[in-house]
Amino acid sequence: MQSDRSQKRDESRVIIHFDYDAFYASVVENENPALKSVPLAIQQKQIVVTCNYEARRRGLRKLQLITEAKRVCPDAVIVLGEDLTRFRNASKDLCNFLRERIWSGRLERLGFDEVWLDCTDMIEFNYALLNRNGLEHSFFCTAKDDPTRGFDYDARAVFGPTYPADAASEGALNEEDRLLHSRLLLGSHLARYLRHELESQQGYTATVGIATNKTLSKLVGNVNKPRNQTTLMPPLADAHGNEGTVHQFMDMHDVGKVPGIGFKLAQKIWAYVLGREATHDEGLVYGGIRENVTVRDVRLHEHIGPDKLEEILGGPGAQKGIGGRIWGLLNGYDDTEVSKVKRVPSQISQEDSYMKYLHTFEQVCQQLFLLAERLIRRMHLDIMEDDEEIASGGVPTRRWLAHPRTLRLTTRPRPPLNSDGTRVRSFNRISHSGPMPNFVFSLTETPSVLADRLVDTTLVPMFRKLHTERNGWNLSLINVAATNMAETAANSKDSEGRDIGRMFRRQEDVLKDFKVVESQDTAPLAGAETSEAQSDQAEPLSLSMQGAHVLNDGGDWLDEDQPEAEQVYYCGICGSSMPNFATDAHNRFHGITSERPS
Ligand code: TTP
Ligand code: MG
Repeated sequence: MQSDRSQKRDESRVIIHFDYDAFYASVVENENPALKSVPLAIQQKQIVVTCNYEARRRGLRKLQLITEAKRVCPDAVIVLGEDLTRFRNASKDLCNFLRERIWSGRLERLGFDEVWLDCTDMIEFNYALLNRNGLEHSFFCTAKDDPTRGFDYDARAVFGPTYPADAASEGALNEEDRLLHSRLLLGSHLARYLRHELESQQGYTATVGIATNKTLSKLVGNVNKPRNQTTLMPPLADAHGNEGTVHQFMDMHDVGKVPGIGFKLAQKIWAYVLGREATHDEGLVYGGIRENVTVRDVRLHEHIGPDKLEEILGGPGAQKGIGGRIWGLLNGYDDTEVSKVKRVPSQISQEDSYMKYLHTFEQVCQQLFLLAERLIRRMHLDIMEDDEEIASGGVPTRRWLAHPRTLRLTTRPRPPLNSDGTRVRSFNRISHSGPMPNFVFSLTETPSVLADRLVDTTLVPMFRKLHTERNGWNLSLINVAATNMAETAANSKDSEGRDIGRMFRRQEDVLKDFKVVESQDTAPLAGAETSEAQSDQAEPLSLSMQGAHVLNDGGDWLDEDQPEAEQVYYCGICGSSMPNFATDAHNRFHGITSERPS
């Protein structure tokens, strides 16, 4: 077996991971506190996407069918949670709340309800303040510029549970691990303080992990759940060089549960370790683990190591160095930074999954309309703000923080049935991108009118390029995304001060072959007035939050099992197709992303 000791684990950081408890249910409870004491389930389509802990005590589970939930607990209150606005807003508020309480600005969101905080600087500062002769009366300073702000704590012991539960005392550790012990101890007290603030001031409880990197902090929190915290303690190795607590901890996890190892990668690892094709469920699976292969099984498997993993997981379209990266994760290495919060998401997308065929053109148009309208509404929420200058009538005006320059349409066609009636499970998406038409940024028209026009002028032509068949499309998913975000000139210091007007004029020039001609023909589309898809035709499923999905910084779910590299991209300018990883370079070739004000 190749040793991971050649690589030094970075133990210099203290990362705190928050996972809000029963998040959607908590948002609803905070709106209506009377619901806190009753079993509460949040419904999307026919599924309980989450439920509060009172409901869990009464036998309800996440991802249970509504019919089953009603049977198990007939008096559960069921609240519809398909409109994500309230959850998105709560998530943003909590994010801002926590960000104001840390110093580094490094706060990264995963989905709506998980956040990492890089607290290294606060810990270092407070470590330096420790008085070794009076640890029990320590003071943790929470404001750099005000030494009186903070909280008292007892720095002799870690706060809350640890992993392992009987973690070694400081005295039993070597010098390096002693320092690590102290830093994590301080991290545990800071976590307690932040949890307390979050609960007393915002009404949210969380499950929290404290460790030296993102992967470990996310995983260790789960050891004590809900409304609790766990700190992953040293030693990294014992005095005899035996493996320490990180290996012990990582080893017990199913390999598919390690963040960063999605279903596709896990499948390949399972197949190698088991020496046979991994079994997987046909149809729709909610991110469950289908094979029982632990990190330990993989790590101690004969011949395994970064090179072997590269061989197993690499290949065309795979990320370069994937073997080393996955090997690192299995060994508890993760040097990825907690990124700084961006004001503007890198992309905004809306998608739905479909169980049944989309047969007719009207059905496709209807779905495109629903997604386009949702997309435009999201753009209004996420990349617009109130203008500081109040217009003459005293009414605040709104302005765009950024303009997405590209519109992308993605579909996932289902492969045809095999002769025995089974179907190969496919993750392959195909996309087509083109410039976002300017009319979308209009503030005088309603999202519904704009969506209508977007479907006619842009989305339908894109769809036609992806699917030449006249009808009977068998699609399991459609996604509409606004990407290639360009911050507006007056935006943050970080923005590059672009002149949007000039940029769009130049873009039009560059993309003239794909120019969008604004159509006068805005005949109403089938279903354009309804906000929900008709379930007897194409039934959108709420699968957007499967365990196998991750969110990007804008709060969009990305399919982790669908590495960008495996998606096909069709260029709207020259018509060539390429793997998605090549699109940046290709766009630069056309002068799209390299564009800078002259
Ligand atoms: P989770 O963190 O998985 O669940 P949770 O926060 O509700 O509960 P826990 O205390 O176990 O952490 O997901 C976060 C939110 O995402 C959840 O409140 C509802 C939503 N969600 C979906 O919409 N679809 C899904 O499939 C899942 C799992 C969650
Ligand atoms: Mg949660």
